[in-house]
Amino acid sequence: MHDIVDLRSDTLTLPTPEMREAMARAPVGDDVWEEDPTVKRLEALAAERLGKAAGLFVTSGTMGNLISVVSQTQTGQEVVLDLDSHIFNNEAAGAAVVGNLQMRPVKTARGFLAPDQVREALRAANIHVPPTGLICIENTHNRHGGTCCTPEEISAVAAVAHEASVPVHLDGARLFNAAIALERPARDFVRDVDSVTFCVSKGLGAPVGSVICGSTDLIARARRVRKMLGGGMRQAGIIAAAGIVALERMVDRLAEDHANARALAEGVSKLPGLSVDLASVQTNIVIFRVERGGTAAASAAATAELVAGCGARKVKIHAIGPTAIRCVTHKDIDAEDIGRTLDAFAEITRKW
Ligand code: TLP
Repeated sequence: MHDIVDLRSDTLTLPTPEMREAMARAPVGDDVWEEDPTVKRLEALAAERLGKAAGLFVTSGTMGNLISVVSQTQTGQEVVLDLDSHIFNNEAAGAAVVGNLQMRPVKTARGFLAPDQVREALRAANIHVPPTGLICIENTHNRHGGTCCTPEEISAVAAVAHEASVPVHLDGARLFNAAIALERPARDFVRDVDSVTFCVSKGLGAPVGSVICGSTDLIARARRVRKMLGGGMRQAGIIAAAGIVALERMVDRLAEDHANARALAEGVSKLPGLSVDLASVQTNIVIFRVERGGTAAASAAATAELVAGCGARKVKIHAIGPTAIRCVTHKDIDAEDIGRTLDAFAEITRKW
């Protein structure tokens, strides 16, 4: 049980004592000169786990996605991606601003582009249209509530893209959550993608960082773009050391976060005024709706009341829309915290 239960995101995890120890002891060097042994170790470990030739340590998932997109496209091309994707909604339009790229968002059923949707979105060779430069997918899918797609679904999308010589990027910020939930090795999910970014700073608990993995050639181009964006860090082994602990020690325990999310979702489904699609709760994210009084305004007021009421009980939750709440479980949330959260929800909704 923790004093404050913080369900706003798994980015709020604090480094473990083992991470702090590893950070203090890490051998370091200037990583822009490619002389930081700890960064190199993390990059090699990440590449090995994902079955790719090389890795590149970057500051964040946002930077990893931007570098991956810019490294594989040319100005004026189009990027096809899901309408609810993080790259399209939550990355400050970096691909448009820095890459001069046009985004082509496609509405999907579960957050995952189907092969036919990719086929339809690919542009024909014609001087009027922007050439398709890249396909982006996201697994697990944040805005769809941590849903997972299978390695086979990803490979099917990649086959269509590659037939048209278009590369594929996977935003795998929470790739290891998908791997644990579907009980498949992480490398299976990325076998057919050209680039993948995953974060050590979310459920895996490291304080900072993400790793891009791909071919040696892609990572060489990505290194240049990282420098251009100001992401060349010097003695970055200090933070990469925590990333190594994250990859070596924190992956298997994600199953606990998934069990806690499931318990939370089942509890929420029994409360008046709250509704959750239990089938969408596959990993560590629970998105639920708030409804009261039959009008949008009353429901929005109830949502605000729930957030404030929880805050007063030291349970931090976050609204992702006027009547939608997202809760994310992580290593600093235990089963008792879930019980306390459900008690808070029950007390507040009892009056509705
Ligand atoms: N997501 C954050 C917020 O930006 C919404 C969160 O709290 O979930 N891809 C996906 C699928 C993500 O969920 C996130 C972060 C990122 C990329 C970006 O990672 P960071 O925050 O490291 O830039």
